[in-house]
Amino acid sequence: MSGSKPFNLSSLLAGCYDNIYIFTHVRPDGDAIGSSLALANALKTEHKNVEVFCPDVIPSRYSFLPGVETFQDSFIPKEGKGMAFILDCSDLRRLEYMGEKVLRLDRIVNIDHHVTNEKFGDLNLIDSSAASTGEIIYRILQNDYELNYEISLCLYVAISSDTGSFKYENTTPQTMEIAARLLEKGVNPFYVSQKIFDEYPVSTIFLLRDALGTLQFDETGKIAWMAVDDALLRKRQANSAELDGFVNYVKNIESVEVGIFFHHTDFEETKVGFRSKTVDIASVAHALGGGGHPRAAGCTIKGRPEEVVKIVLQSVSRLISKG
Ligand SMILES: [Mn+2]
Repeated sequence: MSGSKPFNLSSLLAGCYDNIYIFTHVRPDGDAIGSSLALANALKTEHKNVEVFCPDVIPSRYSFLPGVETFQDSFIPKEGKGMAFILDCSDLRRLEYMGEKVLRLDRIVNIDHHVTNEKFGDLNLIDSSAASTGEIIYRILQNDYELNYEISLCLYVAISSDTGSFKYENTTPQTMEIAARLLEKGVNPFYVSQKIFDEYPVSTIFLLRDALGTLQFDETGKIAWMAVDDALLRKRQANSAELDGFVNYVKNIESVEVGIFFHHTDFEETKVGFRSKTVDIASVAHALGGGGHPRAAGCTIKGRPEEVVKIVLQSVSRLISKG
C-alpha cells in the first residue's frame, strides 16, 4: 500500500453501491476471518447491505467473534451495483468456486499483505510489510470509524493469529502499537488466546498423533514432512480445519529449514503447506501454482499423492541447495 496518500474508505463507498460483499480465502485462518468481520462490522454501521463470504467452513474456535454466524459459503450476486472487498487473498484461486462470479462485480478492492499478490483488483491495497491483513484494515478503519469493542476484538484475532501471538519475525513495533490500542478498547488477550490457540477438540490431538507418525526427513535433515489423507480425517471424525498449524511441528525441529505438510484429498488433489526458517518458500509455492509469504506459503497440486510429494521435495531441495 502506498504509504504516501491515505486511503479513504468513506469516499470510496460514496460511489453509490447497492451491495457490499466481503470475501476471504478457503481454509480461513484468524487473519482471514478476523479482518473480514472487522471490516463488515464497521461498514454495517452506515451501510445496510454488507455480506461476508468464505468458500469453506469457519473453524468452530472462531465462533465467539461478532458476526461470524453471517458467513455464507455460496455467493449469488443481488440486483444492483456491487462492490467486492477481497481480503487476505494473494489470488482469486483462493476464492475457489466464488472467484469467477466475483470478477463480474462492478468494483473489486483487493486488500492483502502477501508478497505474491497478483493485483487482480480495480483497486489494490497491498502492503507486504504488514504482518497481517488485519493490520491494514486497522489503518484503513482508524481514520473514519469508531473502533468499538467488537471491531477491536476481530482485529486483534487477525493480528495475533498471523504473528503467531506476536512471536514471528513479521512482528514490528507498529504491530505491538496497534495491539495496544485494541487492548485499550477492552480486548482481553488471555481470553482470545484460550479461544484460538490453547484449546482444541480431542479429535485434533488424535489427528496430530497420527500425523506425527508419518514424519520423514530428506537425507540432509533440512527438509521434513508429514502427510495425512481424507480417510484419516474421517476415521478421527475431524475436519480439515483441525490440521491448521500442524506444519509448525515439522518446521520447529532443530535441523529443519523447511517443514512441509501434505493433505491428500479424495479428489487426487493435495493441499501443501510450507513453513521455512531461512529460505524464501513463497517462490516455490508460487511456482507450483500457489502463493504466500517468505516463511509461510502453500499450494494445491493435482496428481497421485506419491508424485506430488516427489515434485514438491525436488522443488524445495533445489531451493535450499541454491540458498
Ligand atoms: Mn494473512
